[in-house]
Amino acid sequence: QSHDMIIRNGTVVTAERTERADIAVQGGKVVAVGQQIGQAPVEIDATERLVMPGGVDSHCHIEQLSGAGLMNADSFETATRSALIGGTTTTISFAAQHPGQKLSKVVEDYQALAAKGAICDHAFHIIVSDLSGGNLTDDLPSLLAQGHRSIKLFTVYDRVRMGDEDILDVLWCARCHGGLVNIHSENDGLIRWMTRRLIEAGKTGARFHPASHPRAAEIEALNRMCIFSEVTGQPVMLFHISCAEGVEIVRAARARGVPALAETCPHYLFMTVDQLDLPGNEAAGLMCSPPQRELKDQEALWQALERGYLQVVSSDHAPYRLDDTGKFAHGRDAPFNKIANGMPGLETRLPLLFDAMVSQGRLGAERFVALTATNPADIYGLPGKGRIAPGADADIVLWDPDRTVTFGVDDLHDNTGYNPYAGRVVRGWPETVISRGEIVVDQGRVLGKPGRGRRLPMEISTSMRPLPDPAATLPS
Ligand code: DUC
Ligand code: ZN
Ligand code: ZN
Ligand code: ZN
Repeated sequence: QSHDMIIRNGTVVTAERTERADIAVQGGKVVAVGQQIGQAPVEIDATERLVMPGGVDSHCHIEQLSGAGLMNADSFETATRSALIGGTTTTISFAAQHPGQKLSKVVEDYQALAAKGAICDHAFHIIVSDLSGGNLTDDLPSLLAQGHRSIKLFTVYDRVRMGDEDILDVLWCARCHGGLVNIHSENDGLIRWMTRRLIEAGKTGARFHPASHPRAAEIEALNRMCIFSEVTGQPVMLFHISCAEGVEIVRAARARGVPALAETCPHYLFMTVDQLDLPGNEAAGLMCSPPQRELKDQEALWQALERGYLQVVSSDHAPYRLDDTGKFAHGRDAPFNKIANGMPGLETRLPLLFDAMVSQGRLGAERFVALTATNPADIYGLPGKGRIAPGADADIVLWDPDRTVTFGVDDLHDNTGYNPYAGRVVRGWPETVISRGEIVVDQGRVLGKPGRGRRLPMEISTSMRPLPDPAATLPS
């Protein structure tokens, strides 16, 4: 039997198993996995390669206006180029509503940007900040029905912050129409109060940013969001858990039946807060929220990944250049609260995790695939992604498990201009990247063209299903 492409002699790793197998691709999809599956005009030799599903990065900021009104450094072209070189073939970024904007128009505009520039397939979370003017009653239900089934809310940041009552309204809307609510959970008042005290005391350098986002802020808001999930019976995805106490909140909530899902990010697994202990604003490039914590928190996060309390590791790619278009838009000496949060991560996420999980053996290759591809695809209702199985999209990465790479100061293919992991050595590298049966990266060269990426409608996933009897049901 003849197919379009066959990937031969590789070690195929999925979330379930590892086996020596060939993969046949036809019409952009996997049609067979096994032995003696026929011939094809394109044959790829995967001897001594680990053949894995392309990564799904379910939390990345691309061509997005931040809460503070600053445009980030990447276009869909530069971000997805960087993603693909790092082995990620699907992105879920944000369509960000700012107050006063009509939600359906916001989503349309972001979709147009992605349609023009994206090299890989993509979906959106809708950032909702203003429920007025029909946004809650009309736009949101109709967007959910169109397969924009993921919503992101903030409990912090002036322009996008939502109050408790609005958060409950959105959870109820997702419950009624089918969707998942993702939440950046930190206590706003506590952060503002700590920030004010630090600035008044003259502690304005970037190294004081972590102190302004104490773990108590995360603890309070995570608890509150778990309670809202419990009351509405509606699942929540708790974004970027950074600390041991956050892990414990998620564990305890899940143990009492709350449908809480949670993710963490590489900078919480691989960085600690003392790396920001630098003079002036030298640590600006490492600033993120929540901030990096301590070694004991890293350990708690790894245990939570092992035990399944956290289901996803995403990048939270939030690219700002170290110049007046980005981190220093308010000047080189701006106080930390005027410096944008975030760092690039689309390209480094999988190599960092492959090194830790596969090369160094922590949790192993199958869990690596689950946490970085299969779980996010399942949670966000993208059944064609995150797996290598007949019927799935042929998004496949050939990893060279022996290639060792030392990250450089400016070696990434996004538009950020720095690598927060400069100097770090990783073993294992994505050598060939295939998206829907097309070789889009070969040996570090991007062959895929901007605009080839498709927007992926989300189905209602098992993870989105509400509990049948919410405490918030009205008495009859
Ligand atoms: N924190 C956020 O809340 N958003 C983007 C990046 C970051 O660090
Ligand atoms: Zn966030
Ligand atoms: Zn984010
Ligand atoms: Zn090659």
